Amino acid sequence: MTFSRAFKTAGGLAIGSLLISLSACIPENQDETEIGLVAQTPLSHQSNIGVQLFMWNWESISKECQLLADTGISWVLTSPPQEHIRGDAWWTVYQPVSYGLNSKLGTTEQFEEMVDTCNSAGVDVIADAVINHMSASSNGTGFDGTQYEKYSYPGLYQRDDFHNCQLTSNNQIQNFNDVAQVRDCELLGLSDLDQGRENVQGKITEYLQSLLDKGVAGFRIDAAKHMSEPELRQILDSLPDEVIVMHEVIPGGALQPEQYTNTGDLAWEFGYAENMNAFFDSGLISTAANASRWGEYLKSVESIGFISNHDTERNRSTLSYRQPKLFELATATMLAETYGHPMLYSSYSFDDFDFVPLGPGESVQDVVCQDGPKDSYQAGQWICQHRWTTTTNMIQFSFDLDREPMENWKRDRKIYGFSRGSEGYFLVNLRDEPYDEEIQTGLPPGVYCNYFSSELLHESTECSEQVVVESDGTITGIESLTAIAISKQRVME
Ligand code: ARE
Ligand code: CA
Repeated sequence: MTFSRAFKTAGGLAIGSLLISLSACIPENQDETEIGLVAQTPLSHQSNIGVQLFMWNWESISKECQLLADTGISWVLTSPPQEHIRGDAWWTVYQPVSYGLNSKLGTTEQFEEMVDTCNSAGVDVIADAVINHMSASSNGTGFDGTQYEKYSYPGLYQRDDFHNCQLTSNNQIQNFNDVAQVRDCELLGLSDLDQGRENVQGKITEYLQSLLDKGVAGFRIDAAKHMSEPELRQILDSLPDEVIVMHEVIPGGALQPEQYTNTGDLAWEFGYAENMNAFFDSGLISTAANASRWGEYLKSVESIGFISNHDTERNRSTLSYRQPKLFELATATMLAETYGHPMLYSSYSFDDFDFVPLGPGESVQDVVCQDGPKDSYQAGQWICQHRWTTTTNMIQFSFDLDREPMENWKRDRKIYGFSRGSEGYFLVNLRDEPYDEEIQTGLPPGVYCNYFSSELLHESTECSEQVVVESDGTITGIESLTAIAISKQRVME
């Protein structure tokens, strides 16, 4: 099995070039084959773990970046930074009206400061690039004052720069199985840019390059599936080689993520998140122990594994903060597994699809992380899932086990476990009751620290919950709705 987790030591030190990061990260006993695995990853920093800070404003991200670095998170996905239509809903940011950077998430200066701060902390900024389309409203004034019409944006695009697909009654995509509709008709009625035109390619390139000039490391390509791959490729090829590209391609219909990753780019693996939902929500967790499940996914090296994102937490196709225990256990499982580049998700509570906590002038409020019980958030409270101790501890587990392969799968009703080589073991119990059977970990006897449920701080060896591995390598039982994560690196006695 191929997997691409790179190494992470203390402190979140980002390294700007793959060559340097390789030499800095490879332990002395690393052989060349394994070096090859690392080299395949387009991410150049020490860990591959990222976080989507959905609708966090630039000032709040700035303040968070050092903590992300200390936790071991190496990249942050922001919401789209360009000027957008006015309105209260969060999704206004997905309707560009210019490529200026004053938006409900902050000013140009705040964006620049965020990128600088994150870069200094060693966290790469991945900006959400909305380049398939512009807006859907017939006309209006943008957040920063730009006067626009649906097919006319000053200094950028005019009618001829947009598709006019004439394949459906309202020019909108109606059949996702029809490639021509998916690419050339309007997604949700959003005016659809013609990326085949030199002018359009030029403007998009200019915009992306302007973000790179500010220190952005790469892009999420929003609605990548709705652009012709060769045309999108022409745009991306005009950017520097080291740019990190992550495609949003929701599988289904005529086009699949695999069609977008053939040049070393990454794509989100929606199947991973959906399966995690199916396994955890229905209690069929042992299905996850089927080693062949990844055979249906994107290759690990080119994929982003995740548990939830802003669309899927709304359409409920994945777990979300609404099922905090399952979300937490699934996130822990993702960090214990070796698939893809794991992306954490951090969001706010809402009771209405459109809602985002706004302050004056339609600007998004500063983030204040809400402490307290995980199952009683009020709408508008920021949940900050990436700060949960179980998650930060499991990041450490993932570093401590680095490239140890998953082996010795354990499966039983609502029970899923596996070893990480001969160095560690992970087990999760979704039952409403404890599981009392003996489980073989393959580890030497000793008292181990349970990463999942200890107060274990990121770099300390404090340990409040211990697990005894008997002389024959077994542990006995696991409590209800919890996980055990142990490794030889945290043995208490
Ligand atoms: C809003 C309103 C709409 C209105 C529109 C225009 O909600 O009612 O028609 O404005 O006025 C986001 C929001 C949308 C919002 C949009 C524009 O989610 O609600 O619309 O911004 O402001 C497909 C695409 C995929 C896309 C999803 C949403 O393939 O790329 O639809 N995801 C990205 C982002 C979204 C964002 C956009 C794209 C637009 O992550 O947050 O929309 O920039 C099957 C298909 C998928 C399809 C999926 C839809 O699975 O296979 O291809 O995804 O169904 O659920
Ligand atoms: Ca399109």
